[in-house]
Amino acid sequence: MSENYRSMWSDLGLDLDAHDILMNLVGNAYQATFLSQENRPDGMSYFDFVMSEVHGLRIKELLDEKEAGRKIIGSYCVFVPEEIVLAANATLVGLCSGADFATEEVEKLLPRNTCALIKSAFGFKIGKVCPYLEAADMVVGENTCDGKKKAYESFGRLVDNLYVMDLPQMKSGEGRALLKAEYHRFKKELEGLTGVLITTESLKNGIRTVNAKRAALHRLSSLRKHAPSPISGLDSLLANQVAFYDNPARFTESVNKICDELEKRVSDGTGVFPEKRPRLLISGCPQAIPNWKLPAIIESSGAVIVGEESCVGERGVRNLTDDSGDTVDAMMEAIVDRYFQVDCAIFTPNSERLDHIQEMVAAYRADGVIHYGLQFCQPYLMESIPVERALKEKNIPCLSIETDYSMEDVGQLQTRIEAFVEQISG
Ligand code: BJ8
Repeated sequence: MSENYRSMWSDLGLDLDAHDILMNLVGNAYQATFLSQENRPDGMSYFDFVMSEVHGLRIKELLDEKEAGRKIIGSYCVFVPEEIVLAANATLVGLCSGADFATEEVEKLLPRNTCALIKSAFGFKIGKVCPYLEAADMVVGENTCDGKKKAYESFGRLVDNLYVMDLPQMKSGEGRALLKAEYHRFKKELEGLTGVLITTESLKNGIRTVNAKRAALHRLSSLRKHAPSPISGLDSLLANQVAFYDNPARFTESVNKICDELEKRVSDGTGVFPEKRPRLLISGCPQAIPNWKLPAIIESSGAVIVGEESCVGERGVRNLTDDSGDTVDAMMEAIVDRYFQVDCAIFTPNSERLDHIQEMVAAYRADGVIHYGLQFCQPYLMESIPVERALKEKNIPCLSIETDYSMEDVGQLQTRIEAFVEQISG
């Protein structure tokens, strides 16, 4: 990444030495994980470029937007509706939390047995290494799992512009009413921050922009249903990860462009790997940049990942929002309906998720499922048991993995995954 950005990072208050360490870590992991793949689609060069400028050009663009009067909103969860953010003339960026940083300092504020994702959010703030977080005019924290909910109480002491959004835990009438009330409160807060009143037209445009982005990702997912898959699971995951940072219109165009290329590959019968590779679905916790450990192990163990039942993947983008309403209130209802379908493990009961995993196994012609639970993540680790049971009843092989962001268990994971791949190949 260009040296020219150093003064920009410094102005944002980053610790340049610590930031260099993080950038080296991400750059090396990217080189080893992505650039070493063979037979990648040409269209991935766009995503390589985005990643090479993830703390450079993209941050410069966001600062230019701020200069022009736009506000930047950071979020940690797919329950924060981008449609409303765009309609208020603001830009939403996902705050990644995919790497350990400043762990010793973090563990002075959080119990050691907190999931790596929450610790990472704290580490990036304490270590002063995330330009997205520092550029944000508002950081949205959401009351999802108990870990996040309680962590935001401490996080509010580190981040002076934290806005906490409450979320339901049950898919009941009361649960929907809470979500609706919270989205209206969020809309009002955004309007106050930006000084822009959301109109029917701006909300419709916001919905259409986000729908187009999700539709492009649906198109990419659909192409992975083919055997051989025209793209690796790693590259598809990368596209889903970049969706949280990139300019939405440019991202949509780039994903559609790579889909054109993949359609050609499918019609030529060209796959990224040989056709006989076992096809796996990953299901569970979100995989934020630069958390590429598990998919890298899976695809280097002789399998291809054909889908992610995850918030960085199908759970996050599955549904579109109805844009046909002709008032702001009607479209707000549609937004509530859309997000209320997200089957995060914080909901109880959450049987829709079991159904979706099985639907995905069938649609993507997966030979098995790897359930991915972050260590200390109660919701997903708890759900791994009914997931395994439901899949077993249908004779679908499933391997449950519990891990974190460290590299200490790579050898052990590799052994277990290779054995699983061998079992389903047989
Ligand atoms: S909608 S999955 S993005 S909350 S890994 S912090 S659950 S202890 S991330 Fe998530 Fe929104 Fe749900 Fe999706 Fe807690 Fe588990 Fe940690 Fe987690």
